[in-house]
Amino acid sequence: MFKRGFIPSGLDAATVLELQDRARRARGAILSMTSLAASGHPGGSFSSLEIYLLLWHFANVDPTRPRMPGRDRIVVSHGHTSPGVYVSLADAGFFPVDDAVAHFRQAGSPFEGHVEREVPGVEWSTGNLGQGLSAGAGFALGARFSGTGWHTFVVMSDGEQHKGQVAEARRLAVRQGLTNLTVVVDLNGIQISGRTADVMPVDVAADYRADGWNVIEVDGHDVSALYRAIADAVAETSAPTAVIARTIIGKGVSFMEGKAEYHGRGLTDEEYTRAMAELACEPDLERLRSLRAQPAMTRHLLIDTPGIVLAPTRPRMYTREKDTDCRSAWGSALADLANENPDTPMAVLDCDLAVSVKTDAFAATRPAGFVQCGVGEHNAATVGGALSACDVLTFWSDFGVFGVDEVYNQQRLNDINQANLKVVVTHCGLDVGEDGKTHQCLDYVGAFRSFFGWKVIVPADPNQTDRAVRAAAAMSGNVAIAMGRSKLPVLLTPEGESLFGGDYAFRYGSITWAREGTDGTILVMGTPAGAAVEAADMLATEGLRIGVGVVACPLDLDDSAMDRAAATPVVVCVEDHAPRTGLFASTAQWVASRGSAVRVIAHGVDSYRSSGAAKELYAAAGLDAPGIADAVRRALL
Ligand SMILES: Cc1ncc(C[n+]2csc(CCOP(=O)(O)OP(=O)(O)O)c2C)c(N)n1
Repeated sequence: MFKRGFIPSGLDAATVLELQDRARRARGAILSMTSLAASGHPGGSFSSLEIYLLLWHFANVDPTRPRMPGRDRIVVSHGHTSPGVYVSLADAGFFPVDDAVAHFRQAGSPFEGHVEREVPGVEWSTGNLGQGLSAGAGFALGARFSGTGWHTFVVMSDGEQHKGQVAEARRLAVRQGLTNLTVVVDLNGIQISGRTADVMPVDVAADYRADGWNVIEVDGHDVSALYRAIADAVAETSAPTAVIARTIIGKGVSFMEGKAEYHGRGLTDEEYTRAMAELACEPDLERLRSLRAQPAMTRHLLIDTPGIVLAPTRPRMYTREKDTDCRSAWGSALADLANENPDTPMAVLDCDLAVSVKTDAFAATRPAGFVQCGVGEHNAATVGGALSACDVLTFWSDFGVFGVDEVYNQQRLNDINQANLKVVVTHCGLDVGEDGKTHQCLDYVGAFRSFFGWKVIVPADPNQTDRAVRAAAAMSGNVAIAMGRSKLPVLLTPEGESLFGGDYAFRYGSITWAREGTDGTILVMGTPAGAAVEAADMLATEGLRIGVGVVACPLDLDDSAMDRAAATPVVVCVEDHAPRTGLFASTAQWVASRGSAVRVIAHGVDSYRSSGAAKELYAAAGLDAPGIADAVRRALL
């Protein structure tokens, strides 16, 4: 056990010798691990090894309490170097090394091919290159917002410096003054297809300098020099620091050094024997094979994502006298949450659209919590995910096409990481209006449907928006709230009361009946709800009693409400969304799994449409009251 902390005086000679010997043995364990599994990434694990050993031995982390509050955060962005990560974590005492070596890449084991947050010591699941620096920026912001002084370290490869998201994150770190963030780049000059200089030349040090980072260049295998570079980086207070560590892929085994071939394969038996002899390590495969047949001692670490406890806030009331857009209702509810919870750490991310997505009131109320990410949505999505994992109430608001479609894989990784992000997307559907096809987000339910943990809320009027936002803020896990752009009439009951006013409490999954009826049912989601109610009222004058169920949670339909809908002869699903992945898809799935015989009719948006006033686009798509009434009449023929 070494004394923790990166101190300016550096390491003494005995510690250097001890670390070198540990690195030698760790290389042997990496080879055993990847040879036993007959797959994995030994090359980059070797080049990153001294970086990993130093970080997990000297950063402020506690192997006996991997989730210790206030601990330093260590993010490994090139998650394929998991063998190097696991042996270093084991060397620092997080778990027995045999568990990782024997159960690497084995079904059911936490020691996956790419690092997972469920392994003690791993802070963020990665492997999709280019996202780690954003996660690190999120953790560094988390230290600021939670008033905790932890330092965040991000280890990256040189191959992933190609990614645009890395540049977005670099700029954000400087713009936000994240001097509590240190990057160490494993500059081994090799990637899958050969030399990085040939695949896609990048001047890594120059890029970081150009964006305003402090840069230190060092030999990444010289533990003494590397330790001092990291100590200097931690002490630096003028800018975030990038330690560019010059390394050798496959370092330590003569025939592996500098060879792209060893980026991603285990050794043959003959290579393994030769390499272990060079490292003066005992070949160990026979013992490990028998261990592999037994369960690992190390368990998956529970990812605890609690909801944020908030003071009860009083909802705002919107009335029929004045139409209001859901965006404004969201922005006002957000500002209320900030005002009424002054001690709750809270952050709102923006990508240069605050005025349109109505987060400007929050920015005025709590400027320190407003994080401008520029036109850098990939970065914003990942920063938001990691920040939300720091017990900071985190919202990111953007247009649907940018907060959903632009960042599909980032939101997928937020799902895998079981983050706690609230994404509020506006300008969804044809309701985006004059911006036209490129801005029509018609899959805001469909995209999230493909994940496993995200919840989606689509409020139907400003009152429901207000209550849904307040409820979602206290929910645990990732939640997307999707809305349109236009001003909407407040929905009313048949008696003329606000449907979502008074005592209405938003309950995730519930369906609200705006009209009762047994001749047929309209299930409607979001913006067209007012038109659907109007359509039902028109049909009532023709003697047809049509129920209108307002569905705010299309991925989790309430069984009892759906039973009511299915008891009528036909269900028409009305949505400003592609039916095949939206409300229609959910309803059809529910009906099929229930064995119900009710007919389900899709009435949504079946192609990208032109620019135009939302009202005209709705009329053309049949999403206005006459169009919806027609669809119901046809359905009843
Ligand atoms: C976004 C993304 N694209 C592609 C890949 C597939 N991939 C895995 S490693 C790698 C490049 C390896 O280069 P480097 O990261 O420098 O790793 P090293 O060879 O040094 O281990 C690629 C393209 C990926 N994991 N993520």
